[in-house]
Amino acid sequence: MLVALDQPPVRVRNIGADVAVGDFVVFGDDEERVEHVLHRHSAFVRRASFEGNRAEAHTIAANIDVVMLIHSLTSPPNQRRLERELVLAWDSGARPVVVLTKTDLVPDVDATVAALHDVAPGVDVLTASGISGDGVEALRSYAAGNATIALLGASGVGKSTLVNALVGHGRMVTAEVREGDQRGRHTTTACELIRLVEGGWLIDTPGVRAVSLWSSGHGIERAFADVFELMDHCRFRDCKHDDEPDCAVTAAIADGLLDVKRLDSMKRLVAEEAALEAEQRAQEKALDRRGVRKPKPPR
Ligand SMILES: Nc1nc2c(ncn2[C@@H]2O[C@H](COP(=O)(O)OP(=O)(O)OP(=O)(O)O)[C@@H](O)[C@H]2O)c(=O)[nH]1
Ligand SMILES: [Mg+2]
Ligand SMILES: [Zn+2]
Repeated sequence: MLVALDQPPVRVRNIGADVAVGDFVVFGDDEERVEHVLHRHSAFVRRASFEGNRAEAHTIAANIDVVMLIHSLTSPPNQRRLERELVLAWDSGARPVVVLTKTDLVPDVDATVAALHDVAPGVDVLTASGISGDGVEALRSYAAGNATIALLGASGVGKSTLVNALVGHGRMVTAEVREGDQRGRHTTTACELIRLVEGGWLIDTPGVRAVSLWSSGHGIERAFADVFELMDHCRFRDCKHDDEPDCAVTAAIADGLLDVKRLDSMKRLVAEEAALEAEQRAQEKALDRRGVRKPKPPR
């Protein structure tokens, strides 16, 4: 989906791992070789499924303005997964939004929405149904100003159904979730870039089971802004929030203001990020030794 739809199709020869849905590319004179991939203003990148021991990046979508993290209301949204997705979303440079789908199947959504506000501080939590159309107009407003929206989430949560509702006709193939575990069947197998007639773009993505961290920006700080705010009030700057005196974080947990699971989750993500950074450094060093890595251009 690299070619604008109003141009004749071009068969592109060298799409490598470096090009993702949403990228802007420049063709060579033969019009079939990708000469450049333009600088991305944002990119949602996760760690690819483990290939041996090597750390590899998987760019799910590039040049996105809004990342919609989709969860279905038919089972309690996995808060730990959402925290992880929020870290990646903030790291991507796009704005995250949480969307809870299938409102037509559940009697009351308020409690779930309220619970997720604590997990997604400062992030809009919306509800919608791609079947009844409930909440779809509110989602469409995020495409204002020709914005690009990427829909992300596990298989079967209703991403393609929402895309169809937003586009207004059955463009994306959807499929019944399996009875029993309500899991999806990975109906969407490739990313799709869709132009909205009223302006803006949608990127439908295949469901991903695992979201592992790749980059280490300010994602954790943004996703756990509430915990970081508390941490500023601990007596010790290097407080580990275990049993230190005057720890604002453990005090908030004792007062029922912070879920201890959320603190544990944050600590796990911090550790994962540190391990990833060490791994990436080791990999770079190994490449340097073998002379594989391109030399840095002279200043
Ligand atoms: N009742 C109801 N069913 C929905 C809704 N959204 C999706 N579904 C159903 O859930 C199933 C899965 O929806 P899809 O849109 O294919 O899910 P997906 O997230 O695109 O899944 P993958 O492409 O596998 O990642 C289909 O049977 C849809 O009809 C909704 O809002 N209400
Ligand atoms: Mg789909
Ligand atoms: Zn503390």
